Amino acid sequence: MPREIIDLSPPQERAVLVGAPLKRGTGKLLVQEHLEELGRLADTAGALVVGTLTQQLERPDSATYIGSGKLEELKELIAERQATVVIFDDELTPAQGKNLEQALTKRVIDRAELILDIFALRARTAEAKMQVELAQLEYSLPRLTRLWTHLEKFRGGIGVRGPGETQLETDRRLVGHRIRLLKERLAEVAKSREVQRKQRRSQFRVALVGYTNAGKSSILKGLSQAPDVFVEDRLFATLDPLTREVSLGTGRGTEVLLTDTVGFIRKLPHDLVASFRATLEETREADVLLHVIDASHPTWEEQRIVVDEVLVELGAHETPVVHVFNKIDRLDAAHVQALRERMDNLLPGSVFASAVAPGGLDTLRERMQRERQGRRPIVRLRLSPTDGRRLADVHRSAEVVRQVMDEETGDLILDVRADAGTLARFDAAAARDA
Ligand SMILES: Nc1nc2c(ncn2[C@@H]2O[C@H](COP(=O)(O)OP(=O)(O)OP(=O)(O)O)[C@@H](O)[C@H]2O)c(=O)[nH]1
Ligand SMILES: [Mg+2]
Repeated sequence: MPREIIDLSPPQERAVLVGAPLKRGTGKLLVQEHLEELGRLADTAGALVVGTLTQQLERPDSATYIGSGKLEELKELIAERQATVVIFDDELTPAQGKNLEQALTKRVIDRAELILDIFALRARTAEAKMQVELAQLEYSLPRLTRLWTHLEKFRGGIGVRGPGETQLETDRRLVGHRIRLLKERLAEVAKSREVQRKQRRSQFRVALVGYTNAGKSSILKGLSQAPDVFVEDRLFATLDPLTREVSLGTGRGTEVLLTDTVGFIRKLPHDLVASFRATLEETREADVLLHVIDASHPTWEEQRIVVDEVLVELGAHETPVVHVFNKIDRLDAAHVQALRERMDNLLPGSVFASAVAPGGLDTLRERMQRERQGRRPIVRLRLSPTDGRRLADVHRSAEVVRQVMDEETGDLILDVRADAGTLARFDAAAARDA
């Protein structure tokens, strides 16, 4: 007799997507593209997209975001497609979210919540998990009236509820307490990360940044040949930074440290950017950023602007940037040529690459080598051989290319590469001694 198979997996959510940009904004030009991206986000979160609805708004309705006519249309669509969840591309106020849920009798989430959900799903390390939880709590704090049932598990115990407090106030207090705890723990992790970064200071450091799915991890994988780099055709495949040594040529002294980071996206919730600040510290301290752009994506220009904005938010906009147009294997030769010519004016010095085509990363490798030579030129230091402390400092914070003894004076002559800050420190020390 065949055994009965019981499917224990939860039923898949059926999502209706709503895109309702403002008429006077630029969003209305790309409604379809934005909805398509929202669909990919929904898919990444495990939902099945069963319908979409769009409207152009003069201004959002303060109670329900979309107008009452559209709301009726949405109700019908939900019934017809048997949707279980409604996802708005635009940010909803706590009141709008609550009113919509009441009117539709379905769960309603906005883009920010969906992104937070995906991050929660994909977080692997303890640090990423804490960062996501922190962002979720910060996001939910002003929305607690809606979420309170979810917090049931935090409650209970003598002394938790203060005299005369309402439930909501208690919840706020508990959430506030948890937020403080997470921040403390994350600060500790950030400290050890900083120690690690300081140790790497002597090496030339490059960080990959860019829109999600642009091919950052593929480039790290291609350049480092590291087998443990995770690449996937999904949004937010990478959450934790990963650093690998990459050799740009043959022989010693051609290694750089290349760091892969979490991808950015349109309307990335500020709470997430804030809580991922520590892991993204690499982007501020790198010698050069490689801003990876998916040249085959129809909206790469908008994506580039989004990435620039997040870099500003992170305070990393002063780090030198090289734009890398990736996935050119997907474009025909004429298209690539036209793009090159346009970029000569717009973003001179851009690199064109393919992480998957043979030899597709050669130009990038050469470019990184040139950046390294240009930004960390070799300088000559002269030290007394008895100055052990200074010698140790040089070896710790600079890359020593050559070390010989001056026969006449007995001094040590060191040819080193170091970042500008370290060189300035050496200079100051030499001036003090003179
Ligand atoms: N054809 C082509 N596909 C590429 C290229 N680079 C990356 N891909 C594909 O694009 C998808 C995303 O690549 P990833 O390297 O994971 O992108 P990512 O920027 O790290 O993405 P996140 O970690 O999600 O931010 C994968 O399916 C890759 O195989 C390329 O140069 N050409
Ligand atoms: Mg990645």
